[in-house]
Amino acid sequence: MKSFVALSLLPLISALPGHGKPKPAPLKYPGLDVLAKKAGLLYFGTAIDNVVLDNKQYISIAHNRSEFGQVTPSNGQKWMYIEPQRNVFNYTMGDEIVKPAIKAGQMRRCHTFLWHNQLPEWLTSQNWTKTELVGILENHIKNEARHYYDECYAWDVVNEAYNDDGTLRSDIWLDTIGKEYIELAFKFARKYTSPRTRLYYNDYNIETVNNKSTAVAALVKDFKKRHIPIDGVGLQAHFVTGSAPSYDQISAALKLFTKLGVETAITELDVRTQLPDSAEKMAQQATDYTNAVKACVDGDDCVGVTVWDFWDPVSWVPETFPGQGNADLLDANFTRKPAYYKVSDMLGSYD
Ligand code: 9MR
Repeated sequence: MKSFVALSLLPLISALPGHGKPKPAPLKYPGLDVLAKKAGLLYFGTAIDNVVLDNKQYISIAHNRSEFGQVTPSNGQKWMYIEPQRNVFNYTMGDEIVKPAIKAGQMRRCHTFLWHNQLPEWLTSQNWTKTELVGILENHIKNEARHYYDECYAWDVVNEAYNDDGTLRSDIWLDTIGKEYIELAFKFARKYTSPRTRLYYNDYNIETVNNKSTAVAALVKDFKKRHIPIDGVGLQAHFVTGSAPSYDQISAALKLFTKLGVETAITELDVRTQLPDSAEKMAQQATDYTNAVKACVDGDDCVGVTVWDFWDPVSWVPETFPGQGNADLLDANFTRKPAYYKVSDMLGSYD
């Protein structure tokens, strides 16, 4: 009887609008950002480098909002490009990444106001007094922050200030200004960016509980106590296949920071492999990627994951670590690797 009624109603139902065609099955791989949002993250993003902007296939994936809901310029907003001469600002390379991201409806993480690397020659080739260098720092942050005023969900205000042993890195900032350069950078960033912009400290090798992550946590605690503005800690997560931190280790590191009342993000995830690659290494890489993304999904206040590019040919790895590579989710032919599918499946399991 039941099936008879159901069958006899079929012609009526199929005449209703929207019932003419069989409903398409949901896509198993609708894109990493689509899946990440369903799993509770704000975004799944990628870094984009200016050197590949003329590659149409690259760009169509990089600015596909279903795949990547957030974008970070890998290089375009660094000091040497933004202020190549003293007080001469050039936003071309940053804008080349940020503007298409805005158009595509992708969030932006902006990177980075202060680093020891990729500084212009005019800045590094002179001995400045403390007062001069503080003035240079404020002027740089003021101009760049005003240009991107409300265009960045987050800024990496200070990048990689610590050594692995938890001491501060000796560089032009520490050596000239002293350790208060970090809080000065955050104060300037708060003064000149939109009040909505999240201000992050960003570093590598802080994805486990160790001397460096403990030092960063101490910095956050001290900032909170003294009301120095800081909103987040970025865990870069540049990992090595087979020796990446475990899910539990990453979860514990995230907690170090979130328990102090700041958000976290995985900001530069990639997992590099000793070449030649193999099916076994790719499977291990897939596990290493997935552990990191899952730790963020499960962690309180871990807002999102950014991969430090998604396409092997633009990865920074081969140049820096000769003999290593294949660190990204897509290979040179834009073919998705096991890591892509394993991360997607894991994110999809939260649906
Ligand atoms: O991906 C960036 C690469 O193209 C540059 O040559 C390199 C210069 O050091 O910087 C790379 O990005 C770095 C990021 O800005 C900070 N964390 C480490 C990243 C990889 O080196």
